[in-house]
Amino acid sequence: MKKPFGKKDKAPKKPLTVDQQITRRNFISFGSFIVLSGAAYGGWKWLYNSPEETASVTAGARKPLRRALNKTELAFRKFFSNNNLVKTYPKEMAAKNVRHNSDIGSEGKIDVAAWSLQVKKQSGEVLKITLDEIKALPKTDIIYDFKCVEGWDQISHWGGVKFSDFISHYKLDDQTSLGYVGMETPDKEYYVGIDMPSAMHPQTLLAYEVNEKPLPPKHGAPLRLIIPVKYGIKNLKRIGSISFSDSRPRDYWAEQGYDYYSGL
Ligand SMILES: Nc1nc2c(c(=O)[nH]1)N[C@H]1C(S)=C(S)[C@@H](COP(=O)(O)O)O[C@H]1N2
Ligand SMILES: [Mo]
Repeated sequence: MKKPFGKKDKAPKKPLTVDQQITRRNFISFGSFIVLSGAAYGGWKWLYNSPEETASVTAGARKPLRRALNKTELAFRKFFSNNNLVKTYPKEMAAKNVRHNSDIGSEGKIDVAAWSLQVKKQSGEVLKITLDEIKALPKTDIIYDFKCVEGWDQISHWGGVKFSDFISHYKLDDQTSLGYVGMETPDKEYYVGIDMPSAMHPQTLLAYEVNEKPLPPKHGAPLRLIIPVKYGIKNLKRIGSISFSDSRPRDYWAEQGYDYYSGL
């Protein structure tokens, strides 16, 4: 007769009864649960008791957390390429009712005729550009999945001028050797900092249309940033000024503890 288990000379181990097997598995899974939750609790407590970062361009996060965010940014930046495009969709898939979120610095009506975009060169020279001048530049449309850090996303359709086309038209190429672009609302209440490679990405737009119509105030009239490689927080509505710098420009949500890079 063939032996069911083990080697020839060894006495076969008495198989565990079903009850014993269950007890044993319970013991292992409960034990692992205790050990893992202990580690998770310890880790959380360590983070909770760790010092908060020194407030500057970024603020409000625990030091180790900010270190992790900055490390992730470095890793992301290594893989960032202008050849990697964000997925786009056919026009029919764009939402008809475009979701509207917060309006810090872009509340209420705006006098578009009185508005102009201020472009501050690092030399101190300031260009003032009207909406008609921007609309005269080559137009680009994009239909993509807009993502907000609050956990919603929506396929939406935007139109405007590519940031990189805008740069070359206004002969701002020398400014792009700097590390960052800063954008602020006219009242300076909302502001973002964007790393130069993301700003110059071919899908980044200075947008003046949504669903082929002029932007309404709630979506950032007369001009907003549409930057598909970033979360919604970086897509500043109602741009008042654009500046260039090597240090990180101030950023509304980074000052509240969010990731400065906020890449997708
Ligand atoms: N001026 C200004 N721009 C802003 C915001 C804001 O509060 N003020 N909120 C940001 C956030 S968090 C998101 S998700 C998008 C929302 O854009 P929408 O209202 O067009 O959907 O705008 C971004 N740009
Ligand atoms: Mo958002």
